[in-house]
Amino acid sequence: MDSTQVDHYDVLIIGAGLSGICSLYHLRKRFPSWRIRVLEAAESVGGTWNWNRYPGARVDSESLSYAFSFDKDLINEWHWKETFAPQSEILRYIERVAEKHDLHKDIKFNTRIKSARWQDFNRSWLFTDESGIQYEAGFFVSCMGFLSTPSLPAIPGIETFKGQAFHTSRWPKNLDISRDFADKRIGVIGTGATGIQTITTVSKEPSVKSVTVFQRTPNWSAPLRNEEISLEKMQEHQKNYDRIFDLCARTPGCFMHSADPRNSLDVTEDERLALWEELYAKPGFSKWLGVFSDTYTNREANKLYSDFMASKIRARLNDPEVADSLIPKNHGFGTRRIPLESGYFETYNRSNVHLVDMQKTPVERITDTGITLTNGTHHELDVLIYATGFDAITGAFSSIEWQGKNGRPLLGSSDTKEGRMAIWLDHRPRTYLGLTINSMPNMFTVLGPHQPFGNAPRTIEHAVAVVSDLLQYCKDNDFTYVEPTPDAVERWTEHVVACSKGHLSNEVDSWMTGVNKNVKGKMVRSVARYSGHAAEYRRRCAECKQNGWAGLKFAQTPRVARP
Ligand code: NA7
Repeated sequence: MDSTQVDHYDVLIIGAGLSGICSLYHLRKRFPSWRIRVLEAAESVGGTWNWNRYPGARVDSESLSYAFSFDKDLINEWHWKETFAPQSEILRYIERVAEKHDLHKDIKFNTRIKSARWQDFNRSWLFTDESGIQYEAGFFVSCMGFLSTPSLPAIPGIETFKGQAFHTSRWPKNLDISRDFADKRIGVIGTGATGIQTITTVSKEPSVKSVTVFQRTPNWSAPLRNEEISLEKMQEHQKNYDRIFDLCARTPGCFMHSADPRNSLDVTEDERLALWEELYAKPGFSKWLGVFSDTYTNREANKLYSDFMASKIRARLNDPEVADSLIPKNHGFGTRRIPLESGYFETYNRSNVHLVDMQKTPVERITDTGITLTNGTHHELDVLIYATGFDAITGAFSSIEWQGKNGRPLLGSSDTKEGRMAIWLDHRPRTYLGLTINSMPNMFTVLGPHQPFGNAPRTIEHAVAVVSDLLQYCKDNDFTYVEPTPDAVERWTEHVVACSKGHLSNEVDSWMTGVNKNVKGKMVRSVARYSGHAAEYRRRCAECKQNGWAGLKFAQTPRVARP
């Protein structure tokens, strides 16, 4: 394409999930004269909720806390049918937001960005998509998601399997498990939040012949306790939305649950048990986040609570050996993200559900007909489901070839000369406020590394508000250039690392600590997530703005024509 034909936008947004939709809505409203465009790889809106169509997919945050607060009319008419909405209902909600605000007209679907290059001469980003079409933008907002790049297991022979095989986030759209899984032997690899939802739902399907679960690491999991919400009840809830959003704004992860201020070790055993039993009976993350405040910082406190949870799991299983395999030994309760379940453990009491404990018998390889273990056992399978998670947090960035200022790549490995030029060496993000990156001018991230992830819509709304304010500042002052100073990046990155200290979760391998053994360069832990309190994060963002956007450098030089 002739370079003069490149479409220029004031702002380009990549991704039309919750972050992209929220960004488009607010930026369009704030800057009506600007050309703003969203590029989205999928064929429709929804992001995570569009891609993840596996059976049993549902949200673990209360549905009531999962809507956008900016459209009060819509939340007051929206009837969430269940306390924890299934994927289809959340997707419908996101589609409704997009339709109601006519967002589709500014979104280009089926467009996956392949490369992004900073152009100093006219202070813009030049993007190229997979079909070679280019787009130029003065400012760019990354809304690519932190769990959006699926990761397949690095198991030898994976390409040889002849049956049906798919990753949970690439679930075939028209697959009907009662019809398509009838009389089939299903294998599932992975027992994270996704695997647990998938396994429970597929196992309950009466027509399925058998389900074999390949578990590398057991995960702590606790009852979701989902319920239907009647119309009358929903009308009651609608009066409380302000209170719900206010509550979320005060909790560490923006969920509707906060810790009991007491320490486990300062109360009697009876008092401990009373709180734990009360939380266990409640819906949602209460049993993860409503516990005594030392549960995730004090090893002894964590051990006591883990023992309580282990006894609950044992009581639900018929076979003590299976129970033993399902109870984690190497990490304490809540030190990884807790999957919530609805009958997961009872699943293993069924005669057609089998658990392969890979810590006892590792998988040797995938063959054309199934999976062979190191002890020679071969599991014949018709369908193989990879519930193996994501190249989290930095994964979406890895799939784009970046050239920041002076041609610097964003990601790279210290093993190579070129890699050592990278801004984020060895998958270790360095940011300022989790929103801006040194040597990547005019770029902002929503739900990017170093932000508190927690309850996504709540944290997204805040990040989008900060980015909008920052762009307003640029517009008001004719700034065509914004970039964090190296010093601000250094101090913020140190702060994020300091926040992670003392949390037991940072001593455990998981996507939250940047470990993914299927991805080259992600074998060791890093700090990619803000694990301080979300309110403290917001305070620091507000402080930056009050101090004239301290830590950011701006420039006014007018853009010049392309040479
Ligand atoms: P997770 O939580 O990263 O879980 C992935 C699972 O897949 C986990 O049990 C892994 O075991 C397992 N896995 C990954 N690779 C392999 C191989 N090679 N062999 C066997 N097992 C493997 O992803 P989810 O999709 O479940 O959830 C991600 C988040 O999405 C979740 O926390 C929610 O916030 C929503 P491992 O533990 O690594 O040994």
